[in-house]
Amino acid sequence: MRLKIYFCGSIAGGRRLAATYREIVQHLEALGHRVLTRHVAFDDALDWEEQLGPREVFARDMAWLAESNALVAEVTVPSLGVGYEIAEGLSLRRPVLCLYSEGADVSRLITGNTRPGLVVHSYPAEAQMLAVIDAFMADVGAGGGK
Ligand code: 6IA
Repeated sequence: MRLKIYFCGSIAGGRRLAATYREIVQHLEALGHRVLTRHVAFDDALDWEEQLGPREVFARDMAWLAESNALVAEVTVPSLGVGYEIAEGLSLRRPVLCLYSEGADVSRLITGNTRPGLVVHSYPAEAQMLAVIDAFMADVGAGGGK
């Protein structure tokens, strides 16, 4: 089933892992899903985004969040916006996957979070990261996407 995925990755929090975000988005698209927020991974798209004001970015992102079937968040680089999106996604009862590179000092509000629908996983290398995404997407698909 083709699903709408809201991908979250750090923007103001720092672009150090932009290549990893691209890997995730391209993988989700290769699985046949639609990534509503692919601009988070592609810097050239962010240049275009600069034409939008903060209120427009917020309104559009919240509309996409509501439209999405599930969230995939790369949380290795701490980001206020990503934390906000995760909380909002859980409130809307969307399944949320939080991924981070093994050894990263991720907020305990994520690693210790027991809210239903949240899956938190570290990965030692990119190959394992993609396998975690595959397992999560298989679960989301089996649950009908919401
Ligand atoms: O606090 P952060 O900026 O790191 O939050 C990143 C998250 O918030 C991402 O997952 C995005 O979904 C969302 N977000 C934050 N800023 C933008 C944005 N800025 N455009 C779209 N989504 C955003 C416009 C471009 C900027 C370079 C001026």
